Amino acid sequence: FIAFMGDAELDEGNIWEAIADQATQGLGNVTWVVDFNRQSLDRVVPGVKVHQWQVQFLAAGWQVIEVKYGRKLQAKFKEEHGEDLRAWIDAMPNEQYQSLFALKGEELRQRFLEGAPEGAKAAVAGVSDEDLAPLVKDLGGHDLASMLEAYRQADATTDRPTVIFAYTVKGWGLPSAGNPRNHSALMSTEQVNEMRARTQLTMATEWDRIPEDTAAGRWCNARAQHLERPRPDGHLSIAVPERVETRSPSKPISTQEGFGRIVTSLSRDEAVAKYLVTTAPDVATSTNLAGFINRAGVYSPDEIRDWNEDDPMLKWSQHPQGQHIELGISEMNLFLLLGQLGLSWDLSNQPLLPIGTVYDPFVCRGLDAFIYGTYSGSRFIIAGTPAGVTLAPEGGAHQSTITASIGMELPGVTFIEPGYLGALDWLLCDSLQRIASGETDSSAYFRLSTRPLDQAPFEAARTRLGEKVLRRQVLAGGYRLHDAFAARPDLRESNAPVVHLAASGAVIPEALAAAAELADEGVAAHVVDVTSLDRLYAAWRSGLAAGVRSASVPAYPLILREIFPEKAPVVTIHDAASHAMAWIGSALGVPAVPLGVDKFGQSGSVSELYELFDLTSGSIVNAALAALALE
Ligand SMILES: Cc1ncc(C[n+]2csc(CCOP(=O)(O)OP(=O)(O)O)c2C)c(N)n1
Ligand SMILES: [Mg+2]
Repeated sequence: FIAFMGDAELDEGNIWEAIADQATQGLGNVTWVVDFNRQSLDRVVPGVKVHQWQVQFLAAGWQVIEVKYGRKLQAKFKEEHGEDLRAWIDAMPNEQYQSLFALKGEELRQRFLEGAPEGAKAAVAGVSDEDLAPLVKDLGGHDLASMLEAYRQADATTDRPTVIFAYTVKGWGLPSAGNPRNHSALMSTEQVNEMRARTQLTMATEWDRIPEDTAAGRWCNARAQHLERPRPDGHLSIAVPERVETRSPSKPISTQEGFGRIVTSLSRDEAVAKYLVTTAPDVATSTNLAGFINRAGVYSPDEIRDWNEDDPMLKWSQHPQGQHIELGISEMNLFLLLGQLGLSWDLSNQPLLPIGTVYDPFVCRGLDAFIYGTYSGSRFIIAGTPAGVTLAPEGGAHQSTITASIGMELPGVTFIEPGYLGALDWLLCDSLQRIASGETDSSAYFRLSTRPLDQAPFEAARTRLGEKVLRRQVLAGGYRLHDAFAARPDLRESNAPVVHLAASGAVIPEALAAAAELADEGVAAHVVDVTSLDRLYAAWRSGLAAGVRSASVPAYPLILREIFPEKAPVVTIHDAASHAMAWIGSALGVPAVPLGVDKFGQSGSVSELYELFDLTSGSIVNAALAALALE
């Protein structure tokens, strides 16, 4: 695995997070080449940082190779006064060295030797004006023989990764070479023509492939054949079950705890288990992965003795067959790893079902790698938990409010936020099945909570709707959890005003309580459990988009018709920023009052915070009356 990178890119912290993690140590088949031109976008990088960087790589256990000077300079260094010349160039400030590239002849000699010791002056005294410029610019990164030697050394080292610092000139061979403003410099037509002539190309041939009957052409072909691999054959020959939990527990349970149970149960399914890989940035146990880890072990290239093997709660048994990869506290590394695990099928013919966990607020810390992973077509499951303000007693910093929008807006990722174990079970198994089927864009982001919910309302909905309809609707993004008319037929008979309460995740109990209070006030309030805002939105959007493209009446999705059959105002309730659900009013063409968490950082009990953000049943009742008044 070879990666090329710019030197200024080494300022990005995620590079150092990655190389510092134990999980990346000992990777003998990894080589990084740093294009060490000491220029970034804005400037010549002051005070070369190479020493600091090299020490950092060494400390992380890497082999560091420096390819600084080309063969011309190396030969010169061996001549009389050569060492003085080397010392002079080594000590020269970066900016001064780079400024030489624009100069020629006597001007170059003067600038190069400004303040130089006698030895360095003597070393180049016999070099003609014509030869001086190529000599001064002779850096190792442009010298093929020096680079090949470095690659050989990298290949020969198989117990650790290698980084090669290849000294180069930015814009090598162009008129703007080394110019501090060359990052976005364009060449004039004349300059392009001159370069064409110099490289023996014409406008007719400049995009030609390398002729196949040359040594270079044959080599390119051989490499292409070597790298080509058959496309994965469509789907895994495993069937992920529709669900793994047989019935809802009688005690209240949170989605986070339910998630842990489901993943553990999946590890008992022989067909599925061997493909499962979990990972977490030091939050595996606090996100309920312990049950899985106890069964599947922790990955380590070598077997490591477990000194706490008698602990009945957690067996941290580390060995080469372990299926959990533990990371340090770096959400960036979590998503980098998930991104790669989710491509292992495409890149290494190894299908996997990768599942990561992260504290939901810290999704934002790994967002860059999350986006890149999905951009490159990776498929994985991420559980963000706990989410929202339900961890409020622990303090304001562990709250996530904007993540629902992030999940909805990320292409290639389906955002899912169930409230009940039965729904989570179907949705998680279905998401794994989609990955196992090789479906594109099949990553899923589950936003989960630590708030235990009584499961009885879900079982009531199962009885009312039937298993088949309920599962279909849960997977499609929502179902009617509470039917006001089924519960209170008198409301239908009295032609009571109707309102929809659409809620997602942890706040569903407040919506149900509000519906009961509203019934007592003569208002029929139906409660919809929105299991995937993303799927509902996508269904609505795709109908609209088709209408826009064909200038015809947009199709209206079946799922919205099914779960909001009456045209009535809606209140949306979410332990997340209120805007994420606010579009539902537009979709239904009705007045809407969105409730949610639009401030950040308050600490308190859950009920205190729900009070503060108008998420209590009383506030929902008032919001419903306001929505009816807007009608
Ligand atoms: C994450 C990120 N931040 C900023 C930029 C804008 N940018 C593009 S190139 C560049 C400078 C890169 O310098 P270096 O890595 O040394 O590469 P060089 O151009 O010298 O080869 C910057 C800041 C970017 N592309 N990506
Ligand atoms: Mg650079």
